[in-house]
Amino acid sequence: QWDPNSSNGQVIVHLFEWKWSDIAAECENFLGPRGFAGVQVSPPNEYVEVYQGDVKRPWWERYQPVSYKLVTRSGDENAFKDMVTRCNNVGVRIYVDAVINHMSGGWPMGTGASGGSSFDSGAESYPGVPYSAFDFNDGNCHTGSGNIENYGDANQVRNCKLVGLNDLNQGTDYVRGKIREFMNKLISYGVAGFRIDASKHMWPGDMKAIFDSLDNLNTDFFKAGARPFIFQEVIDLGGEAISSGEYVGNGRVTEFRYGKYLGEAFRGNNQLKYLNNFGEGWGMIDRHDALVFIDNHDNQRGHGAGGDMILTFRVSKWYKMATAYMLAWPYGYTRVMSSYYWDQWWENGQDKNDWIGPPHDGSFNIISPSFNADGSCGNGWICEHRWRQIYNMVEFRNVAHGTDMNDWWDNGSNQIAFCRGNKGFLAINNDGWDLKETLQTCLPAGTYCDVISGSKNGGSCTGKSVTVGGDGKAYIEITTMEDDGVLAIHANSKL
Ligand code: LM2
Ligand code: CA
Repeated sequence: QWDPNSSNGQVIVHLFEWKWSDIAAECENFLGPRGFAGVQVSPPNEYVEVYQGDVKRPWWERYQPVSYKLVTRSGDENAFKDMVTRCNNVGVRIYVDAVINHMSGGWPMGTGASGGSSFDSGAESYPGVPYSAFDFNDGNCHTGSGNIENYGDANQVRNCKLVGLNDLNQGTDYVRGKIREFMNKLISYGVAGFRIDASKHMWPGDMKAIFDSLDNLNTDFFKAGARPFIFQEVIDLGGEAISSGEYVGNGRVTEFRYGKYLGEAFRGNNQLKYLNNFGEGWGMIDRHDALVFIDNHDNQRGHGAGGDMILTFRVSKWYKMATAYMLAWPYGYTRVMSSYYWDQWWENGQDKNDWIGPPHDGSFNIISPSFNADGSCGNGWICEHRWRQIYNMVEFRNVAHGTDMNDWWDNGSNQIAFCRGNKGFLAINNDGWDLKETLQTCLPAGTYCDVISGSKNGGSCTGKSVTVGGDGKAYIEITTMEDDGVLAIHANSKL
């Protein structure tokens, strides 16, 4: 449950709100060849179709399940199966975002659902599963509103409603059985694991009972006895009743402090020199238990954790620098975010457009990304994973896998550099002046292509070249005028 079950690489990408058919093609055309381990996909099961005044088909409707039928805006069950098979065939794994803490919020009778199921949220009746009022926690929640009111009280956080969402009782055999059936069906199709949504809001013991009862992975694609990869979404920035440490016995746990602290450092609220022991040294969970990322679909739009410190595609220079640091740094299992664009509308420190769903046509069908000559995306898709500086660092992480960090250097403020064994070297300049230093790269003598300013193309380099001497040292230059404040060379970028 800690092993992503991938032999293709060390990095997964969240293709947020992508269609199944587009993901299948992306596995074949880009992710497989580029060494991505797998894809986190949006929730695949039926949910409420939200039309609420101006808020039409928000992305967050997918976090309000109505049944476990595999019918969504991303495609139907056949499209889902086809995606899983095609991605597995090119070595790219699929990880499902599993929304199992709750069902929908309160909606008027007759509200539509993506698979056509009826439901009565007031009566807590979901015939598509079926669930009825017995299966929900109401009797176990003792707040006046029935909602979570105080995050200092673990009982409330787990037994009351999260923002009005009908809260399932995972303590019962029946509910456990329905969730197990849903997850086992996905396993039988060949998925490699799950992101467990809202894990903080479920009892770790209930989750363990469910995970322990899951089938082994499908042996058409995985070795016999392989267990599903589990990463539990727990937001723990400290100071609450519930901590991520309660979940490490079940699988990996999202480490939200990681992206927040990196955001603070790159935005200048802290100095990069302190990153020399980033990870456990900063009070984060053990690296073997952690799932890390710069931003996710929630905190890139002000939901969830980290506030305005989080770096996103909108501050692209810092974003690429922080992502390069993450992918070069030996801590945790890494996830790259892949977003779509929306216009923000700030009022009183709130983006009133934070609900906007993926690019769509007049009937709210999701539009596929288009691809430009340089490989970047169009049609409203940002595709951070197709930015050269990011996908080249995915290769860096794969190449450096299995080595430690060594030969840390810093200038006493925001210029840093380090090696990964004799496999890779990274330097970052986030100061207001040029970096011009001769540094230890730990690489064998030779000329290397900097995979940030360009790419290795046959025997030549489209960006800066770095000459490493017999002593492993090289002259490194990153001026403040450059597009990216990073330089990266590795064993595979030798010319
Ligand atoms: C998560 N992790 O624990 C997801 O990452 C996050 O995206 C989900 O919230 C949340 N948990 C529940 O699965 C999102 C979104 C919320 C949205 C919910 C449910 O951030 O804003 O809540 O999905 O769709 C929305 C409305 C809220 C309303 C609620 C119920 O924003 O005002 O509450 O629906 O109808 C009355
Ligand atoms: Ca709960």
